[in-house]
Amino acid sequence: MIKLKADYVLTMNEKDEILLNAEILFSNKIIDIGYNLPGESIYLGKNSVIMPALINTHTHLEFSKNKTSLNYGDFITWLDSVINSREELFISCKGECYKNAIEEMKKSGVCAFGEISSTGNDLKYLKYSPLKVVYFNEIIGTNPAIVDAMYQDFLNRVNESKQYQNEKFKIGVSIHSPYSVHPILMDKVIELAKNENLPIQAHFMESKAERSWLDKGEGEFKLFFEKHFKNAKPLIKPIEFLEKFKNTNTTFIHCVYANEKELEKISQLNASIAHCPVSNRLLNVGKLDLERVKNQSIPYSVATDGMSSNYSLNLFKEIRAALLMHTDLHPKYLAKDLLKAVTKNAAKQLHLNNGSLEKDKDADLITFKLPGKVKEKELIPMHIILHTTEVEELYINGEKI
Ligand code: MCF
Ligand code: FE
Repeated sequence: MIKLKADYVLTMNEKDEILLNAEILFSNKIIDIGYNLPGESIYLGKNSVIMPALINTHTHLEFSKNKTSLNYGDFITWLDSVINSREELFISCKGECYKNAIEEMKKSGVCAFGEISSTGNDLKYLKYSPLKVVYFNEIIGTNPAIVDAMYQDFLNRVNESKQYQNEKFKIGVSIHSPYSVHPILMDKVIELAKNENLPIQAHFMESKAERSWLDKGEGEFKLFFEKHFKNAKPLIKPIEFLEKFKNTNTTFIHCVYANEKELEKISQLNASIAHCPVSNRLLNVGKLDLERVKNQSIPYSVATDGMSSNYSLNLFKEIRAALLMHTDLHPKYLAKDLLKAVTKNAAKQLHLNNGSLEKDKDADLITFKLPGKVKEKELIPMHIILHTTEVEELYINGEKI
């Protein structure tokens, strides 16, 4: 049993209480949080903070070798560069590459991440990860002639990853996007997710090109599909795509170009969104309208996406970017939402029992120090985001990592 004491303790409980000079008692689960708890406590020092460890809901670690290979600034140009460099990037990312990616997340206080795996090659590097992993096997492919083979390959990957399920390794499924997956495949994968109660992730309405392709079969995607594939017709309407996810736990990634009706649908489905602000900036697709997302009461997480569209996997850097990017929102309140996004909202998306400091939750927490005293309690989240890049300690299931 460990008892820690800090100047600022962010509970992320239902009331988002921040406790001053408070204590937390835990073994592998949180036993209690508050004041005058039994036993000897370790005081973490002046301006110290304890909060739930962060959760990066959406990554593509297969791309971790990328630094300068891909073409940023335009979505379709980027996609072309992914198709050209993918193999090379995948082959060159081995043990050390995955280790470094995990290390960068760990330093930023990440205890768990959602990994989108398109090949299954990353499994051997992630199955014994020191951080918790939710491993989403991805389905991608529009050719109706090879639907069965595609699904079989997907199933093989799912079954392979299932063998490693434990306290720290869980699985989910990912449908790449409405423009890149055949509806027959979508149905099969959603059926599997429903039967086994698996979380789902899908990229949705990331770019203007996706919008005009799915709405009208026009725009930059038309040229792209004609160049790479034979079929040049969108296979599904955006609303029909969303409706397929009824009675599932799905997170839609990006949603920058989702319209009001689609957001309303996402809200009705009790689904959620993962916001990847740096990725959106680098692929130059614009930014998610957080005000509209909030108005529809859609919970959102913030994630780094992969090194395929980011310069870092540090989640504190990511939420700082979000804080600075969304100039239409008050930083004090946005900061509070962003901390929720990378803790309790993220936990719900990944089916994890963490993300808040409450009795019986997994003892996944981080400690670090602010550079000075914060006079107004309401400003604590903002100062945390402005002044934190790396944490001092990370505990996962009560163990120092
Ligand atoms: O989220 C970003 C941008 N949008 C879509 N896909 C990806 C992202 N980063 C990596 N990807 C992957 C995706 O999972 O790149 C491939 C898929 O395997 C794109 S399709 C050739
Ligand atoms: Fe992504």
